[in-house]
Amino acid sequence: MKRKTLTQYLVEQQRMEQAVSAEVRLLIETVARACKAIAHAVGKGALGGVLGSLDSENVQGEVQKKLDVLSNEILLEANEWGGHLAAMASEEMETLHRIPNRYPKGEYLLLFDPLDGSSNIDVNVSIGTIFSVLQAPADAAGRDIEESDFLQPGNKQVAAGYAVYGPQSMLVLTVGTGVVGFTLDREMGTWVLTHEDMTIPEETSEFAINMSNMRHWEEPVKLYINDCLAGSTGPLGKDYNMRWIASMVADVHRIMTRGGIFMYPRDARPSGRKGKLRLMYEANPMSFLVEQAGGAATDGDTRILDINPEGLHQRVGVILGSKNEVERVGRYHLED
Ligand code: AHM
Ligand code: MG
Repeated sequence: MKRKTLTQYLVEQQRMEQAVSAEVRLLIETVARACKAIAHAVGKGALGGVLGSLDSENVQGEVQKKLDVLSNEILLEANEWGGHLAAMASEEMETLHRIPNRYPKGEYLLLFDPLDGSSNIDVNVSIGTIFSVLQAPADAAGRDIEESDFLQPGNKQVAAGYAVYGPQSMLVLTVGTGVVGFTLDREMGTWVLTHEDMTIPEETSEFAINMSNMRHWEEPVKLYINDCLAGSTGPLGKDYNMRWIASMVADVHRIMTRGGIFMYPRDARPSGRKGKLRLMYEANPMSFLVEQAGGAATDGDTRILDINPEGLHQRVGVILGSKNEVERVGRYHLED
């Protein structure tokens, strides 16, 4: 059977579904090409001298790994000159990255977490890249893009996706017409459509959460997890399984494949942090993908895609995955 490539899929989406413009098609192809380069660097590991940390910290005060910085550079360089972007923003950069004046500018904004799951880089566990595409506001034409131009709710995303660098490298994508998955053919260097119409089962008995944070969680999450742990004789009437990879990309990819619920909830740490994950680079693109695959995503009270962002690096509680289970956790919050 002759399989479609990413290019063929995108041309079809442009011609038949009118789901993407020529600019967005180019943009996604460029991001996918950058992800191929990142997959290559990840695959080399110690042989490529890419493991380990740098002395620098990112805007969130986290120590940067060599691969965090390299992946960020690969994405910036690949996307700067094509003429399809107005600006970029990254989890690894304090402020937005405007397209240099020597290149033409387009009307789209690209946001990314260049290398998600940094704590897994050096231990040879799956990591990934997450990206989100927005359209610049109409009044931005002809002026410099500002940070406020990025602050649009996730329901305005034009496309979103992730690449997971695991036993296989895969690219999972939505342009608002469902979710599809491509596997990297390493010999040919092409992304090949291997997973059409990815859907998340509505029911699950598998949860993913970092249990070591339990003492910090809000009451509804504590109650829900306690009920899961009670098993088949507890209020939920079934035995649950638990998985936690600590790479959101890999945990979400499992849920995309066989269902489950992923939670990095808000918590009450003395630092007052509102969850760990970032709305613009992680929660929004993953929520768009999950909803397009028939799942649901909430911060506990509000649909993630409806949150009005207040800052580029804003953090948010994330509960996403199989629809009925996410709605169940929503009810625990309502009853609180
Ligand atoms: P990163 O973008 O710095 O890698 O952090 C995000 C990651 C997610 O991929 C993952 O779900 C989470 O952090 C794991 O956090 P923890 O180490 O607290 O379990
Ligand atoms: Mg991340």
